[in-house]
Amino acid sequence: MVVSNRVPADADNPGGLAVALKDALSGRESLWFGWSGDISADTETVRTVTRGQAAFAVTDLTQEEHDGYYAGYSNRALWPAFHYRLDLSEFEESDFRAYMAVNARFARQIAELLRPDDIIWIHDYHLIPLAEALRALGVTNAIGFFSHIPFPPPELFQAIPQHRELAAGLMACNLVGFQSRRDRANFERYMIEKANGIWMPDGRVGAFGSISRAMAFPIAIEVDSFAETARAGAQMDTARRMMAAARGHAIILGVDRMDYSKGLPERLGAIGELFARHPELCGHATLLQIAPVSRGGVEAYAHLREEIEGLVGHINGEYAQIDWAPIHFMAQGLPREELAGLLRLARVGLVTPLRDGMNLVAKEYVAAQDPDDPGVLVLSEFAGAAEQLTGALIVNPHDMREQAESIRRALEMDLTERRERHAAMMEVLHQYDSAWWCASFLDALEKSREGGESDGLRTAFGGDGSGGGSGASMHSAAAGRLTA
Ligand code: GDG
Repeated sequence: MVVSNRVPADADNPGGLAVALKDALSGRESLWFGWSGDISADTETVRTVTRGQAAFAVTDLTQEEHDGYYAGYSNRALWPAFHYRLDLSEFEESDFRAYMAVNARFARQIAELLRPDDIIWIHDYHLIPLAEALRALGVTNAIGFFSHIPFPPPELFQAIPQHRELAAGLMACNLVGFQSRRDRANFERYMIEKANGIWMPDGRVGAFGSISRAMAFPIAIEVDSFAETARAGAQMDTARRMMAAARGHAIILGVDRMDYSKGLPERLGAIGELFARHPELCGHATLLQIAPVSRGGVEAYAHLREEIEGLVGHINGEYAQIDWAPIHFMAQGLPREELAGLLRLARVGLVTPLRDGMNLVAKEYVAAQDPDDPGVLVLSEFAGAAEQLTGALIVNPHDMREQAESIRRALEMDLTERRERHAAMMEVLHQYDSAWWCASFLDALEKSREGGESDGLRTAFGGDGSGGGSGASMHSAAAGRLTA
């Protein structure tokens, strides 16, 4: 049972998570539960959709649920706080209540669909309290949680008014997975230092009356298929037009959802710095920044767009020549294949978030390159990907001078060094691909329940771990309520 906020039941737009989970879901019976993406007053109906081998169970949100649970607590409170931006977090008590209520409702609906030996894999910050809500209903199945976004240091996490409720929610899982070692260490430090937690001899942590294991599983891509997509994309019209417009200039490419975690103002500042420090590069390199607008309804994002557009205008005004401009900015996205083609043709991939769980664009850029003549990745040390992609030029995105100098170095790097760095990164991407990611998470989750229920459950229920409730009867009771 996979649970995520949005469910990729739409065949045309499967999304990154669906790609990453493909291996987990093929060859096993699975059901993917979550929000349909629709708003309606009907919170009772769970619709099932089957596409090939994959089965989905989706439910709508009411307008109030959407505003409080999704736009409110998830995106106005947790997203900024988990990206170390407490200054942008808005902690509204009513949003938190909506967040808890939607998690409790999802738990009820999931419990009715569960079979006794199902394992449950919950994704992301929208659903932190879900495992505890399931346990409260008597669900004893193995539950794993994967956090796609960073986990902040304990001092920051502790500043979230509801940090105890959130932490208890995570501890109700048998396994909590993070993108990086840094996130895992932050979580464990919080439990030990701020929540009177204890280390178990087997490396698990005990806190909030439960025992849970934290591990790092860096999310990955399907390397060979992405490389193939990029090869095909580089032959498409969009790629040809980009190269024709560049007229031999090197393309420095950035691809990011327009989000304040992605370091876009700092990146634009670094481009200004690059041309100020190296006027000889004017007319010879261009930043193509693709930044599709996301979460338009949240105020912080509207401000960000204004800031970015102001900076683009300012830097272009400062450095443009009659037939060349330093920055080409697009606030619309492109189809995946076209985007992959542009990644392949860019001389420099610029991935400079201020904070990012992983950052798949960094991995996609590497996979998209021509191994005989690869481009150079400039990567923020604050992206989870920096723990793996050590062949990149690693930068502090707040240091615009360093960022500018790294871009210059990337533009001038000789072929031998480019090949060496690229080959080293491809080795990592091949070894830790999306099949590895799924298999290692699911193996760890399955192990967590070997030998019966985990100690965590026994502790949580203060008894034999059965927790009452029978999965089998819940499942059959559910069948009648599903509408195909
Ligand atoms: C969260 C975490 C973590 C972007 N623009 C277009 C487009 N994209 C695709 C990229 C990439 C995906 O969207 C973005 O993934 P990221 O990982 O870079 O970032 P988030 O969206 O913030 O994702 C992140 C991820 O979850 C997975 O765990 O890595 O840290 O924040 O695949 O290529 N795709 C298309 N057109 C675009 O214009 N088709």
